[in-house]
Amino acid sequence: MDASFDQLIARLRSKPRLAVLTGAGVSAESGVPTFRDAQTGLWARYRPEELATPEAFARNPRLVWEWYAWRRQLVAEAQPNAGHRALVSLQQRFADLALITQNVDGLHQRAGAHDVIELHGNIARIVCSRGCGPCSEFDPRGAPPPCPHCGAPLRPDVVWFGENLPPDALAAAHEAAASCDVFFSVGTSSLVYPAADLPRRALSAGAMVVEINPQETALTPLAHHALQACSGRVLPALVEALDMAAA
Ligand code: BV8
Ligand code: ZN
Repeated sequence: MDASFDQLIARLRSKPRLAVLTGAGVSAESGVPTFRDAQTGLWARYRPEELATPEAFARNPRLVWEWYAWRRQLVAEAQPNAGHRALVSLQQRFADLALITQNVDGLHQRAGAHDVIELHGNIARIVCSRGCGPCSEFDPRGAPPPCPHCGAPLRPDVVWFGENLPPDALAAAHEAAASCDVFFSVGTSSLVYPAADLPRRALSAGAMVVEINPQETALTPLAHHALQACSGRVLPALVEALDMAAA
């Protein structure tokens, strides 16, 4: 790794307060397609932004329901990768580490992470579209089944484009961005708001901002350190370097 990596390790040795925002890129190495990857097969002709909206669900509930059934199956078959596991190691090494994710796949939790702030919900949870609450028994095929309480269609417990984020999750993420010393943006194109605002908030609060992404993004020019490599490689390398420096 380069001088930028060494400077980052030196900064992390004093155990600063950390905030980590993850995006779909962190799950890419688990075989879960990112949001802007070309979709495969049946879904190749749709853009996620066209399907992940209340309007799409109202217009064609069966299509949206089956898209999520397909993605739930993909996620169920996926395993957390070395990047997810390294973030668990960092949670064990840093008393003050806020793990914030845009991902809806639950892979951070399956890797053993705790207190994960899910900004966009979780695809495994199904809820009543009229707000009655969660529903655990449902048929993933065909049209969305009716809520057992009110008959409204069930829906995935995710935040669609045009919908507000869960207020508590967003408030916790804002608090972490405002109070951290080092903010990591990992595996995200930094395009979707308000999540993409978080590293910018951290920057204006005086934090060091570190981006981990093999591609450049809108955040790259603003980051103090841009580690342009895969999270499944960089995050374990960070943990290893910290352990060696502490030895
Ligand atoms: C909101 C859940 C207030 C669903 C998701 C017009 C009307 C309404 C709203 C808007 C509008 N114009 C703009 C907006 C705001 C909108 C928005 O930001 N749009 C964008 C597209 C411009 N935001 C919203 O609507 C949000 N709500 O603002 O409410 C409001 C209300 C009404 C009206 C106005 C405002 C809600 C946003 C949440 C949407 N839901 N997910 C589902 O999953 O089905 S967002 C979705 O995108 C996923 O959660 C995903 O995580 C997220 C962000 O994408 P990324 O994670 O960054 O993934 P992406 O594929 O883009 O990038 C992957 C990156 O990984 C790449 O950079 C790649 O290089 C990198 N990578 C690849 N491999 C690796 C890697 N990195 C590291 N290692 C690797 N191995
Ligand atoms: Zn209901």
